[in-house]
Amino acid sequence: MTKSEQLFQQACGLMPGGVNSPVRAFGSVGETPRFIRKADGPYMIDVDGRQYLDYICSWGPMILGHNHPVIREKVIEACMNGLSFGAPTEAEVKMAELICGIIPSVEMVRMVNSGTEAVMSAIRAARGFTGRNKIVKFEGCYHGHSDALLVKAGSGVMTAGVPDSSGVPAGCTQDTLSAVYNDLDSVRNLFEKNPGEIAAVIVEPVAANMGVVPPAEGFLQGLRQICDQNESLLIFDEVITGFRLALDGAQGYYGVRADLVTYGKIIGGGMPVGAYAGRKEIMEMVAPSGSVYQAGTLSGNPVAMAAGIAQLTILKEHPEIYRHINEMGEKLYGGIEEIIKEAGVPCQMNHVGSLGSLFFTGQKVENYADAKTSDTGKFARYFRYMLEHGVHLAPSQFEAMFLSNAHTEDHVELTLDLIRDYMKNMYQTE
Ligand code: KE4
Repeated sequence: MTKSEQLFQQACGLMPGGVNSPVRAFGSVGETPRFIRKADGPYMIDVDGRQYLDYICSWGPMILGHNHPVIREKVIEACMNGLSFGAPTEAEVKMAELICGIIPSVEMVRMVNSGTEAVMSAIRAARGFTGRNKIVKFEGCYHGHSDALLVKAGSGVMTAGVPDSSGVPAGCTQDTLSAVYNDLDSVRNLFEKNPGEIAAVIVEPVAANMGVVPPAEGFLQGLRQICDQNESLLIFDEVITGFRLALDGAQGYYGVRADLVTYGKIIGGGMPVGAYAGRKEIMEMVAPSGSVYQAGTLSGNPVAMAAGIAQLTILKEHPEIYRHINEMGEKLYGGIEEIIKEAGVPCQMNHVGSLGSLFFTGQKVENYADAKTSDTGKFARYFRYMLEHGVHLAPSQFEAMFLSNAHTEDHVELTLDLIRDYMKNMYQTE
């Protein structure tokens, strides 16, 4: 029995599913999760001493690679002054100044402790600002686990939304409407059916929680127009894309301005940080300056701020990092496209910049229904093959691969060789 297996057995008696976040349990890939002892650069090392080339990057935060020396030093330095005061600190001012200085649409920001908290609070601010209750989200998009957003479109996009999780009363989701990603008509229909009632549309500007699904040409611009026409707010959930697609995230990458934007992951540098931000007239609605209440004991925690400030400062001062991770993305995902074409296997490779997903389906994947045609059993076998050969992918067909600045061409070539071998020799025999 490996140490991971021992720990997992023990963990399953102590934590639901043995983990503190469901996807980590490897439930859909039929393997024992690897318990990680340490990580460095592009690698993770598990408790049995096995090294893996890592494409999870902690689900996005580790854009500079694991255990970056500058971030580590800044965190240790901050710890020397104490961990938390429950009082304002200069670090929070610096962090707010950084974000407001980098993101043109952002005039004011509130720090919280997770992406879930950021989205939940942004929705409340949008409802408070517009005086409206309804929210449009897209099936297949994930915005954290707050009640109102745990909604999967019922039959058809016109349904008001049904809870995706037990324990969520229908009352919490009655104002959540689901549209189809990349289908502007499905959004227009909801606005026609709910005139003057929709506070906001929330969207992952690049969907990455049904696997990676890029926005179709004109989709984001179309959402901007529809929101303007209906005096609703457009919320970009940039918990994944923020500070990844470009320094100014999807707003800069696609040239579409959101009214509110949510962040997480990268802005924490590996520490628990989220944020919601936008125009002053909206953000000033938030307590204590306004009537929209939101609070948090550890929001803006000085140690977490130290990590986030260090990471954002490095990204701001080194634009070449974006050139590198996007180049590695082109090489890796473009290389996989060639491999699946050569092997003639029914797979799709969707990617934007350093984000990508290999779908095991013969059809194009442009929305959740397409993504759901994927053969998750085939994905699981591919995942296990890569893990056995020292490459740790995200343990789900419906998650993204993440690249970091620590990934080099050699890492990409090694990965492509393994995938080529799998598709040529293993796929046929599965
Ligand atoms: P957190 O509460 O997990 O910090 O953020 C929620 C969230 C919000 N919005 C988007 C677009 C997100 O992708 C997420 C969280 N992403 C998942 C990975 N797909 C986190 C991994 C996990 O759930 O363990």
